[in-house]
Amino acid sequence: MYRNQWEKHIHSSDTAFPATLHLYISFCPLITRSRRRVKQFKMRKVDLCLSSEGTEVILATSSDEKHPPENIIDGNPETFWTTTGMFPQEFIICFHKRVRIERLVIQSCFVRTLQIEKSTSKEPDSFEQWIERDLVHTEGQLQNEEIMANDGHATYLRFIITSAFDHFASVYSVSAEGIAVSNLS
Ligand SMILES: [Ca+2]
Repeated sequence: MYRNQWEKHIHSSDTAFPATLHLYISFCPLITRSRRRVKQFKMRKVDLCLSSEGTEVILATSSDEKHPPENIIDGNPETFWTTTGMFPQEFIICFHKRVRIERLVIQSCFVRTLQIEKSTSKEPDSFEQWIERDLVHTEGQLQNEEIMANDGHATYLRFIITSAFDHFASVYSVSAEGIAVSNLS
């Protein structure tokens, strides 16, 4: 009787162990596969607003020698472009290719009203109104404006600062998460 129970016990734990092991093994590749997929997805998306990606600022209404417009797309969070004391002020970013933007992040200081226009032309013309934002100023902090983009197809972006919280405004960086769609040719 005792032996019979003991055998039962051994038998049940014998089957339970391989079952657990089996579950563990079959879950493992699932996790690895999904992690790999996420990694590939991230690699496909890039920051399209980087000079290292071939992007350029082709026009800016102010250019201080120490704080030139290139500082907006240099990938360095400490460098910035600064305006003179008149508004509106603007700058145009050229991607040199067709892109689809999904998310924009603008880091700035003292910007009150920001308009963003975009063009899908080969030349910097035919801009259409795209996004308009009223920004908030918090003393001692950079403005970090995050915009989820609808219909983000563009070849050029035009940023117009129509008003500011001070005599000067500055833009530290513009980053555009998205994908390069095709060349301009
Ligand atoms: Ca910068």
